[in-house]
Amino acid sequence: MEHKNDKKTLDQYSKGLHELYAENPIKADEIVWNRETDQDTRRGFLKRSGLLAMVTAVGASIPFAKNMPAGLIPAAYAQSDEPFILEGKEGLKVLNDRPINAETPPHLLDDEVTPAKHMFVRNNGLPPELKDLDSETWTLEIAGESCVTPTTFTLAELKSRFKHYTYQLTLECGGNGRSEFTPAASGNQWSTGAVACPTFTGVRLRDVLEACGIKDDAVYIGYYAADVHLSRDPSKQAISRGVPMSKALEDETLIAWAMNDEDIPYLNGYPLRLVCGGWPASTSGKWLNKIVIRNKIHDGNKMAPPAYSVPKYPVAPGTKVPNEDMEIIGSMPVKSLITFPKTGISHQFSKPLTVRGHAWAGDLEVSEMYVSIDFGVTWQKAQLRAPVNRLAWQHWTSELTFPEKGYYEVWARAVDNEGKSQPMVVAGWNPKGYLNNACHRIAVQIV
Ligand SMILES: Nc1nc2c(c(=O)[nH]1)N[C@H]1C(S)=C(S)[C@@H](COP(=O)(O)O)O[C@H]1N2
Ligand SMILES: [Mo]
Repeated sequence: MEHKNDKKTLDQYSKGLHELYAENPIKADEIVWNRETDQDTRRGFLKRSGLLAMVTAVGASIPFAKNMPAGLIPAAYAQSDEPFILEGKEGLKVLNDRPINAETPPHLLDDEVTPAKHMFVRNNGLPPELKDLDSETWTLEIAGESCVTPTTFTLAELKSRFKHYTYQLTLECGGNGRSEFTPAASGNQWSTGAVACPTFTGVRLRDVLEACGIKDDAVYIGYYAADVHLSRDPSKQAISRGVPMSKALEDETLIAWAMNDEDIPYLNGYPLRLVCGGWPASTSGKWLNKIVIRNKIHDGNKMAPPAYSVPKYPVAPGTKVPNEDMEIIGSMPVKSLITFPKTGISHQFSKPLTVRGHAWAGDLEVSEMYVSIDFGVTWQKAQLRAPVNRLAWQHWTSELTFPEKGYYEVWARAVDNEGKSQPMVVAGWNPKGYLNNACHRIAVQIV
């Protein structure tokens, strides 16, 4: 299979990216571990050429340049027509260029199966250079203290030895929706767009692990990948997370080499990634080269609380929560999006308006979907389709008529098959801003 995106363009892109990073390297002592967010952030982003470029771009000196957070894209830049380029992507909103983080506006998630160009990008480190990602020579090592027979497979061996499966799987960043928390939680200020649901093709993680032998004391798996820590220190992982054995052994947990029947896009983990649908997408390791079977909770970078963890009990907004009172996030909560129409449209009074979108509920299913046009006083049931397979998002539509001309908001609310509803307001404040599943709403002018 050929890499779908023009290989030459992508090669140049990834080379350019690395040149950019090399020209303005991050020194180890510039990276500080931020206790609040458990993130490696960078002090004093703007140095030398970087500062010069930025000053040129904004057209003035930047008196507080030294305070600018890592990877911040100046608002002046963000509004320009020439944002940081994401090769192979279209219409994404870039939040950060180092590491690269970009989300998808809701109306660009309208497809039932998310196209590659609209799948969000969330990087914790520097992506590997494309020239180092050769699907012909790529290997996956299975090891760990709870693996009976550690084995290294070439990608070709994985493909020939194990049965192939294709599932449509929802991947949502644990921090999706973070921007709505008050007080603000630091980290990427995602609004609604760190979610996607493409199809993935690969082999079952279970089949591969069983072929290597799983010891009785196995409790967790962990992944390792080819991307580089922001400091470029080869002894550090950009991220190395995992899931309990029960999730690892599910039918839908895949070691995937294809997305939507094509090579996985470069920025989404080409040539191989782990896919654990319905869980924080941080468990779905990109550029995957090693999986370990562990006899304890995996201890890779960003695995332990407070990373990807929430308080075990509800806390008042702003509370400091000790790590021992945090638990690692498993299944994501019920959530939905309105993907048509785009917020802000005008619609003719004489015609009904058909709204639509998707709903998902982590490991569960969505059983009911509701829509309101009167700020949540009354709700009408939307038509909701069954998922094409477990862990795929579900499509919903609803035909709306309005009592008179004027400004309306369409609110959408999903309920999972255990009776849990999305909250109307941003509920469950937590120190790192995970799991905001508040209802999505759009504005509509009826004219
Ligand atoms: N190797 C590697 N895998 C990774 C990451 C990363 O930075 N490096 N980011 C994780 C996080 S936090 C998320 S939300 C998803 C994002 O997947 P995407 O970039 O393909 O949308 O990848 C996960 N897997
Ligand atoms: Mo994430």
